[in-house]
Amino acid sequence: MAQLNRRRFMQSTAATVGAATYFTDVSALYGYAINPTMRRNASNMATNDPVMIGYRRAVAAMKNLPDSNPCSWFYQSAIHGTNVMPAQTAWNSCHMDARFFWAWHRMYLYWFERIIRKYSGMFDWALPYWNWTSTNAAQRAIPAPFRVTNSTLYDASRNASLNTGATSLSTSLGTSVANFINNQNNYFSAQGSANGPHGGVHVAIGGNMGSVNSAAKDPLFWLHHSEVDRQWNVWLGQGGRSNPVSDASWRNESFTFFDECCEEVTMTPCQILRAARQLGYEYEDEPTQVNQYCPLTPIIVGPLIPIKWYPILKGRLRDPYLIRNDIVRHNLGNLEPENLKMIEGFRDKAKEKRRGETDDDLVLRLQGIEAETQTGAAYEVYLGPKGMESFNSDSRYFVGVFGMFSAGLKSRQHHYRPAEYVFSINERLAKGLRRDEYEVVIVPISGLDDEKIRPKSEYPLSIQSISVEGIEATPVPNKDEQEKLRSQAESE
Ligand SMILES: [Cu+2]
Repeated sequence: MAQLNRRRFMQSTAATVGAATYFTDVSALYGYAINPTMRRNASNMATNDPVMIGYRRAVAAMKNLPDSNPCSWFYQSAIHGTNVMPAQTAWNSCHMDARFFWAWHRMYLYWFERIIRKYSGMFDWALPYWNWTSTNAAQRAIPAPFRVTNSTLYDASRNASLNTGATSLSTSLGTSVANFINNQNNYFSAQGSANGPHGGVHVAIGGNMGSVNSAAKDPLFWLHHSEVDRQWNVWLGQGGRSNPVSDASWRNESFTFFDECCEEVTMTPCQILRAARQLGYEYEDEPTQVNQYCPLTPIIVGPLIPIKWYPILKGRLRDPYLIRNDIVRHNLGNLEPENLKMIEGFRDKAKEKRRGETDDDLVLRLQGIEAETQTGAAYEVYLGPKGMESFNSDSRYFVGVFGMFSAGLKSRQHHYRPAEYVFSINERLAKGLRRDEYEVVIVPISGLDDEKIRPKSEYPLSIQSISVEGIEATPVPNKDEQEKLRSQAESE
């Protein structure tokens, strides 16, 4: 971005077609900000930090706009989801398709950040993040400026003990995140594993945050998703990983938002692959950003490239697996010699690939998860030998957390589909999980520290299928080709 000069800035690359503006190079539009802005950790910020002052000012100004104004607080939240009918442009866009969980939210936050800049009057304002994955309990508490009761950043509908700072979020959420960051090499399964604990945070906070159709009304929502966006960078930064840039059905999909002039804009995943360069931000705590480039092909949405799954151990579910308030055990069956052979075969294949590329993933996959409405609980998932007794996220049998927030809730009017979550089990198997009989145990939790079971969920959850499967790593694009694309992109 150092080469950004006045000439380039003057060549505005925004072209207006009809009512919508299509950006081909967003970086040209923030030509005044040579260095990327820093999205900081909110736990280190005082209530009178300029970022918090600016946020409060902007939220108040946006709440004063009529709901019909796309820059208004209400309209911005309705882009995520709303019960209000009839729907206006871009409303109810969130999680239309699980493949775009990371990409769509990155765009949503980016345009929101620009609107906040305008209404705060701070052109370098950057959205902070809430690191609820921290091992430090103080960081897992709602950041202090959001707990001041007469503040525009306060939302009275949140869980009361979180809202006073009396408790923090559960450590198992962060362990679940660390698990996929360390083990997953397939973009879509990593993203699916990020979605689970993210939903757990929504459910634990509750109130507006607990429902897709009101979540973005809570100013804390944006810091939660800033953290989820940071996790994407951290995951990618581990090396040997790639975004699905070779998948045209992913990279060319287009989504609608509004800019700070409250004008309609559209954006594709190709425009958000390099956060610092294309979108002008970086995180206070993240590895060196990985810059990836889309092939220079005409924007045609190609056929969906299906993920290659290798079924290894299929749960034998005659009836859907029903969870109400208590721990539920599901016998995954005996690991027969042929299953062991398959796992061995999978690991050999992974070893072979390791020489040139990256490992494939071994995952626990839960499919067809459904509930009538938000169940009020999140769920810890364990995979281990039959008869496991203690359930603690420090256990090596712990694979992750999911919370039902968007997909799988039948009460949602928009884009209904059953939920699916995957969890890494690479390490577990490597550590000798070779006993004959395996079981999957699901433990309902509140998502809060020191409060394991929440026995209040009114609505049961059903799961259609539980299986152990292999999944191919997302191919890392050719280095020379990426280098070529990089120099083309940077020399105009
Ligand atoms: Cu969310």
